Amino acid sequence: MRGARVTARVGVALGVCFAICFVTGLLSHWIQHPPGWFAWPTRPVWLYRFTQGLHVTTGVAAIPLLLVKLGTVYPKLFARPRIGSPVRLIERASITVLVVAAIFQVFTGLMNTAQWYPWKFFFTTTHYAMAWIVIGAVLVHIAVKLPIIRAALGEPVDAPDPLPAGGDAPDPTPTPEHKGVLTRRTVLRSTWALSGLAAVAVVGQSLPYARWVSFLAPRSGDGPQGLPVNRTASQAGITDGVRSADYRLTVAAAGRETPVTLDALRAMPQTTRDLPIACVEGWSASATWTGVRLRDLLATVGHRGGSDTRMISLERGLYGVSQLPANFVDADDTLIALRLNGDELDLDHGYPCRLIAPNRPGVLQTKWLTRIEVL
Ligand SMILES: Nc1nc2c(c(=O)[nH]1)N[C@H]1C(S)=C(S)[C@@H](COP(=O)(O)O)O[C@H]1N2
Ligand SMILES: [Mo]
Repeated sequence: MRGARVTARVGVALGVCFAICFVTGLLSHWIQHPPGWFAWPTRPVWLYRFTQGLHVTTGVAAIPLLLVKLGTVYPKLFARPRIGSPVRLIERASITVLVVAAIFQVFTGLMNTAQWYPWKFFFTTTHYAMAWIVIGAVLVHIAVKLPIIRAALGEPVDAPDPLPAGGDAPDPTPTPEHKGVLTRRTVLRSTWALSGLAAVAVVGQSLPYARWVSFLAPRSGDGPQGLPVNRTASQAGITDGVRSADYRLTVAAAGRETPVTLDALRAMPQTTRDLPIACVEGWSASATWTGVRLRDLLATVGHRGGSDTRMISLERGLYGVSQLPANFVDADDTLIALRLNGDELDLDHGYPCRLIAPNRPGVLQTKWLTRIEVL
């Protein structure tokens, strides 16, 4: 069971999962911290929902693959000599890094989907840094093991092991000890089944039709107005005080500050759009949003478009600010939402108003807006 034939096949599947996770994770990182050369489109509106759903689902599917792969090689991890030649030392060090980083990455990722943070470090920064370590260690590992991988993949899964030179011809009938023994093929099939089960357990968070089978999807429909909530108003320190008649949305553009009342927002032309909230943690849900097009709001104070804007919440802190690139500011679908699924926005969903832009991570859909700055 512990031969290269099982390990290499599980390794290929694991490598595919890690590659998908790495690419989709990089995309998500770039959208949130865009380098100068990076541009992300506003359409299709569901693209981020898809890439991030894929990120979390393949990450979870990788967990059984990783455990089986470690199970098939673990005696080697403790083989002697522990140190040996310099080459062996380097190889073992790189495998240690790979194993530790991969385990860390998939399990902290899983815990993040459940918003369970029994640690002190900031998750996203660590997850991003660790992704480079994992992918680097994977590439080194593949390069070192390539001859073994190629040989193992070339051999049929359940054929007898090749004979050592000068050995006897293989016995065509299995010896009695082999009958009823777990075959490699069974190990592989069980591994695929476990990995598939893990994927099914979470995929419904991002795939509405699969919601009913996803027994592990942490948030998939609960929350006011039929939409999950990541952080409630009370968790963010937002109280009923925001319902005060003193509320203004301040628009800072063209060198002026314009306070806009809620009634004035309601009196402007309203646009309705079906747009998803797609949380970086993997869940996503579509909803019907109604409000003022950001572009139209900025036009009322004399702004002509083509600039990034900063969206500022009544909530102070990390999630209280987001930056919207110009192509999103000017998009047809980008709303300052006042209503959700036909009713006034619930306090937990960002009353008095919140940003809803297409094809964006949920974390950038700032709730409880108080100020919009054209940059
Ligand atoms: N001000 C503020 N806006 C916020 C958040 C927050 O914590 N504070 N959470 C964000 C995250 S992580 C997500 S996924 C979405 C979720 O929106 P919902 O709670 O209305 O579903 O809101 C975003 N907007
Ligand atoms: Mo989120």
